[in-house]
Amino acid sequence: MIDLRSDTVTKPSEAMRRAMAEADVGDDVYGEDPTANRLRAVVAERLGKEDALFVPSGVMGNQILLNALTSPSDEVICERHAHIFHYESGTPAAFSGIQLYPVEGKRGVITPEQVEPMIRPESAYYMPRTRVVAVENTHNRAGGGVWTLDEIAALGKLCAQRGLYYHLDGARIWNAATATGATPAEIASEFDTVSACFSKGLGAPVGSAIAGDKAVIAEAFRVRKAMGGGMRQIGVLAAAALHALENNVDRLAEDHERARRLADALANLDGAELVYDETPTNIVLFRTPGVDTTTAIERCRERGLLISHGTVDSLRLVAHLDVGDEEIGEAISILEELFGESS
Ligand code: TLP
Repeated sequence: MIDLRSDTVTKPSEAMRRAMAEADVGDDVYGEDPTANRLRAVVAERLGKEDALFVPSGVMGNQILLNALTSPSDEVICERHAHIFHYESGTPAAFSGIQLYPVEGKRGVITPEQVEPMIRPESAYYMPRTRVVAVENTHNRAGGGVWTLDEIAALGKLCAQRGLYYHLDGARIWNAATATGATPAEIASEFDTVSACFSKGLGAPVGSAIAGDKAVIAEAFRVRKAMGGGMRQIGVLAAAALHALENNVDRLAEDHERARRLADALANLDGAELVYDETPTNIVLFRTPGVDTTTAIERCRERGLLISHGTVDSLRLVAHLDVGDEEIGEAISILEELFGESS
């Protein structure tokens, strides 16, 4: 099986497993895990923030931060296809008592002109209180769309002017950095808080990090425990994350190249159409007019190719470190066989 459902399906390499086995550990609820503490320092430095914290998942990272930044009945402005809106189990409402106010972006990017009229006026006591603007980079449901630094800065300026927190779901910030040539710290610099994943694209079996100033991370430490995310000897997991950062970031350009190969092949098929002309990172969204998505997924599976849903009417292919050039070639042959000869 060639598995292109997600960049989360990777298995830890031998070297990563060795690093995990050899990790120094302690009880992280007491703040005494040396490897987790090293990871905190490394991530804070990479993201240019005062402090960072290891968390079990990307969802928990986003939700801890939204909780830390808001009070019940507050509102968070986000993009209509945001992961926090579609795929985080309604946790903003369930755990934090807050609501999301989504706006349609252009490939995941929302502008100050769109956001400004959505900010609730201070005087309107009967409205929810706008507290946070949350963005996603790269943007998953926008086919791995990337924000430019100027776009990030323009929205950041509005947030600063209006006293709003600016949060980045940077699950794939490493891919955004690879695509733009900016460093993760440059991408993160405008944001008050950032979440970033080690288990997507970087090959770690589990784990994300959140970063921000010391005060917000101190609050996040408390909220992580409240959400059931206080963990003990997590040095074994932090070691995987450190290994991932050291070894698997620089190679992300290969995934982007392979995703482009997939997109170029799909562009030539009569029975497939790309959702976006450009493939800036490792995600490709496409449609198969005439074949519904569930049937298309099943036909691919029968031939040994695993793919997933993208948005409601599209399919998703994700390149990652466990698929090489040969597997991409085989995947293309299967797609050609199913969705039309090259034209
Ligand atoms: N995304 C997963 C699925 O949930 C869709 C995937 O396969 O892409 N933010 C973004 C932008 C994400 O893409 C994801 C995972 C998360 C947060 C959540 O991370 P986890 O799954 O670690 O909780």
